[in-house]
Amino acid sequence: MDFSPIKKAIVSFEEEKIKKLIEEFIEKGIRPQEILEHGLIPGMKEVGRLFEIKEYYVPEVLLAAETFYAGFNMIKPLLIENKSGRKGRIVIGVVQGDIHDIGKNIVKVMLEASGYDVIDLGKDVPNERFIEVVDQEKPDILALSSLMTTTMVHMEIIIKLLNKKRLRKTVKVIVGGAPITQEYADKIGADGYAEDAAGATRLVDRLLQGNE
Ligand code: B12
Repeated sequence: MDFSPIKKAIVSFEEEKIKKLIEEFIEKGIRPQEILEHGLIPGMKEVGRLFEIKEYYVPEVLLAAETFYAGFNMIKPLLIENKSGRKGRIVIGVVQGDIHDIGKNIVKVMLEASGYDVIDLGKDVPNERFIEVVDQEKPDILALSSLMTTTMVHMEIIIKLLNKKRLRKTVKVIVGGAPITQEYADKIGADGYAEDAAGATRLVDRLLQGNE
């Protein structure tokens, strides 16, 4: 199956086109996970590349993100149909000072699609807010996302705060986002790291195995 038209529609901000394409792919019986993994995500990755080589600037990235969401919002209900809440509870958010939430939103939907109940705190979430919610909601997993080298430091602060409040042992902390590595996750004492949304669900499955 050729997913490149979806990728191209994102890169060239064609909102109507992407809606039509996704409709056609769904009608053909292509699984929504595949549309996400092979079409929508590679589209945003390509936009990231164009931004990095300064071919695209912020306005283009925003238009591409809108196009991405036009497609993503169509497949979202298909991904999470009747699946929520059986396997465990996850609190997710983008750390303080960081408004990049596209990756976090994908991770959230993939987790919901594989049967987890997800509480989404959104983006630019103050460190203390994560602690408060872990204390109140007692989730199995705290998932932190950061897209900038300047904001990833908050992950370490959050883990230290959890320790200080004696909450660290009650929750597994996982981290992700473009600048994050396994090495960094180990260094700050996180329980896990994954490179992408599919990896995030595998990681959570592994961490919570035997927890049901
Ligand atoms: C889109 C984008 C924006 C959009 C954000 C829209 C939105 N609603 O998210 C806009 C235009 C608003 C924006 C603004 C800015 N941005 Co910007 N942006 C990007 C860009 C091009 C793409 C990010 C993206 O969406 N990727 C696609 C998604 C699908 O991938 P992802 O986020 O990596 O997520 C995947 C994985 O990382 C993983 N994952 C993500 N979270 C988690 C969490 C867990 C727990 C796990 C396990 C996995 C996981 O799974 C995801 C799905 O597979 C990146 C470049 C890049 N290559 O990353 C720059 C980039 C992140 N931005 C950057 C900067 C500097 C900015 C700005 C400060 C302004 C500027 N000068 O451009 C502002 C303000 C940011 C702020 N205060 O937060 C820099 C950061 C540099 C740094 N210090 O590290 C980057 C790297 C570009 C660059 N090379 O300069 N940006």
